[in-house]
Amino acid sequence: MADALHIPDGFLWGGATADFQCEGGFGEGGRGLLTRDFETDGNQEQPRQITLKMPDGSRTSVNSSFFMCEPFPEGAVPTIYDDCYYPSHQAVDFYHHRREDIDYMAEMGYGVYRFSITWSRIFPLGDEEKPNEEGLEFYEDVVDYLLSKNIQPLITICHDEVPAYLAEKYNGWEDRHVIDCYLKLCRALFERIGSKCKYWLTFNEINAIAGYIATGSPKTDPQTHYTCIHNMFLASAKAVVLGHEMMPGSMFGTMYALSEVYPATCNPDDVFRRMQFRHMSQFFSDVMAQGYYPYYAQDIFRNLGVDQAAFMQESDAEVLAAGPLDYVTFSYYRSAIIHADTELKRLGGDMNNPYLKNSDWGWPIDPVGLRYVMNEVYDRYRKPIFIVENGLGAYDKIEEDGTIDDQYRIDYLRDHLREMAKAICIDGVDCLGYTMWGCFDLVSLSTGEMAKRYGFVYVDMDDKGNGTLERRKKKSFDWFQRVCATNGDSLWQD
Ligand code: BGP
Repeated sequence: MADALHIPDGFLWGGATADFQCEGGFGEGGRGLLTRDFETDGNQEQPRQITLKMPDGSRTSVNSSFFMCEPFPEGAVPTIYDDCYYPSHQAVDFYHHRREDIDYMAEMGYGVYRFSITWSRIFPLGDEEKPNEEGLEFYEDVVDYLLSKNIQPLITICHDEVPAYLAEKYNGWEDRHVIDCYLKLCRALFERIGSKCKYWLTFNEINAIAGYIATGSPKTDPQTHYTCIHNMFLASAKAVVLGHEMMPGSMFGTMYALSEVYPATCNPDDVFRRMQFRHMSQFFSDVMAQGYYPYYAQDIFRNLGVDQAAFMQESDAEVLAAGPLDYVTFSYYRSAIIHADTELKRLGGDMNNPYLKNSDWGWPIDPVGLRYVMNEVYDRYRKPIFIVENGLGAYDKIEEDGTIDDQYRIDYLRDHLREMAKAICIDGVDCLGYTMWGCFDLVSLSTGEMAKRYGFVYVDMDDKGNGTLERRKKKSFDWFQRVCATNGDSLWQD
């Protein structure tokens, strides 16, 4: 048995989901269309597609995935076709199973549940004057039910999506008008549930997003992308100011994907390249946590041919400075290595680390990398951190007796959580909590599959949405229940 490290009391244990991966309820409660709703399923070989209609009525599609989304051909309009499967429409139907799902969370002993708002459930088009009452009622019910079970909500205001109408009318975040639409969404949420919710995230993985799905723009060139991003920075800073005004004591973060951890060797060229690569991601958290563009932004923009003056207005610096984040959150699933000749991108890297084993989906399993990233982020900002996504996507099998023996998931989580405990207890990182990705199984973001399962609770549904949607506990359910009940002490007792 390893020596126990005692995580300070008050640490928040829980789980995380995203609306379009779990909620469903498509067309119900007045929900409008989202950019996500045009995205088909895929798998490890076949990227997800956005289905499009051309001006002459013919069909086409472009690839979309995690952090890659192709630009649209001129005149193409996102269109839903009856013979395609769109996972966001049903997802795993949290919309109708919410109480059951929250009951499972309560039984596990969660102290926090991170979920995201379907923007078009609150503002179906995005630029209406008044919010949709049914949408607000839905989220209020979720929040109230969570609180009745002593689970704190942690709300992602926008998780990689835009109402489809805002995309069509304004090219999404390309247009500053969308900042006002986003703030309207924030105001409606803060007014309705703000007094009950302390923790907020303005955006999800803002360093990873690309193209139509998350920005609403059909274009993906760097100038357009960083224009959209700049407008999101402004929206986030304004939301922080508004949130603090309307909800004293509230805390605001944004979430970053931070996986590219190591230089391939100690060759100075590898090490320097890794620093440049890391800057591509740190750029986002630097602007938002510190409230200004970092010095190295000029190098990134020069390399990408981005003209900052074209989107930066005079008063913007003041807006950014007024709304820095209170805490910094990130997702961590895997690590990657960077070579001297790795192309500079926001995410990616080489996933063939000879010291690590990979998951069924080729993601290197690296618990020590989590401790590294926790230190890196805390050291950079000296603000509390929160690990808001971590977990193992794996194939699960139901045994003849109905049980699911996901020991591999327990091993993954135990090893990561031990490293997290070391970062907190030995290194001194101020970490507010940990939300495991996908408390219950949900649709994979990158591939749209159901087979890539993360949850402690199994959901009976296949890659095409067939199944009873029945929930059942996996072996890891009881294991995590003990982790929560002992505030992590049980991690050292296996
Ligand atoms: C993160 C996203 C989540 C989630 C997770 C796992 O980047 O914020 O939405 O899905 O990755 O990825 P995947 O579902 O592709 O395995």
